Amino acid sequence: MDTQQQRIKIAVQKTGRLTDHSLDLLERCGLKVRKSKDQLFCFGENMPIDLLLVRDDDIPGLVADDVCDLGICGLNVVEEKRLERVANGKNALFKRVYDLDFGHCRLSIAAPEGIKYSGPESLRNRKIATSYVGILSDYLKSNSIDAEIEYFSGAVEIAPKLGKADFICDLVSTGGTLQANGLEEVATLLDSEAVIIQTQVPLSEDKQQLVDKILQRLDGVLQVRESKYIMLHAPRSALSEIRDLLPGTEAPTVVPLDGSQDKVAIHAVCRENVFWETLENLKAAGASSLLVLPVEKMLA
Ligand code: PRT
Ligand code: ZN
Repeated sequence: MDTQQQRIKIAVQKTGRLTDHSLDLLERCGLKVRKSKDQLFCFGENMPIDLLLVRDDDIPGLVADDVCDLGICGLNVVEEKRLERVANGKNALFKRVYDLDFGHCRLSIAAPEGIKYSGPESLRNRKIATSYVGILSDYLKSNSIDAEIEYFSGAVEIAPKLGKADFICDLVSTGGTLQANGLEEVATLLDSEAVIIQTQVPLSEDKQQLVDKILQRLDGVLQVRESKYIMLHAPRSALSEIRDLLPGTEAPTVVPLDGSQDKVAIHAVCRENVFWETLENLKAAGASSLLVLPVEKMLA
């Protein structure tokens, strides 16, 4: 039975850095969706899974309040909202169930270039601008540092120039924004990536089975990203050298070549990228007819 009750709802960022990747991953897990006219809802056409498209900041709350069963969101937001809920006396009713290995960034303290920074002590009685009041307060508290936190909802990096703060605490990815604003990263508070969170309210057996299936498919999707299928011919005598050269493989398949006494075909899944250097080394070891193919799906 496919009633509303049994459909899984996943909260996904509507428009932003995580949107394309999140939708792409779900599609690779086999989900086909149809967007509603208002673009806020995606109906799962081939699985009982629907998507709610919202601001990333709303995702932990929707999962904690059991409006959505799952949510895809940056760990930075998950952690900030968890601390916010705890500070407001609410339960943080969500659990982190999967790390997605995209949306990597870090929440860091940055100082104007040339300012001496010698650990958290340097922050004592100074002013720090941030949108991450919860994580920053927690960090200062755990280091027994009193400092003033100035809340900025965006453009945190301009706070020191405006004379509004001595330091900032913001997300950093390439470091380009800090550099463009004459700032230096001096401490990392949190390493972040996109994660899946799940409501702590127990799901029905059917729903939990479907969640487990999606997480298992994600394992396959993430594993194949770097994986390649490699095929080559080689003299039997070169087998052990070639096996050692194949990156990230367990047991390659070795089959005799029709009409040849000493040549074999070797097929293997390489769980790492196969670079030109590897192919050149394999050729030098005696391999020929080398083929590298992308792997589309994998189920362990
Ligand atoms: O509208 P909505 O509220 O949904 O979106 P948003 O504007 O709050 O979030 P969005 O789309 O900008 O980011 C979503 C998530 O992407 C974040 O919560 C992080 O988990 C992750 N992420 C990864 C980043 C970055 N990298 C990133 N570089 N989020 C923001 N930035 C910003 C950062 O704030 C700074 O302004 O990029 C700038 C720094 O980048 P670099 O490369 O110059 O260091
Ligand atoms: Zn946001």
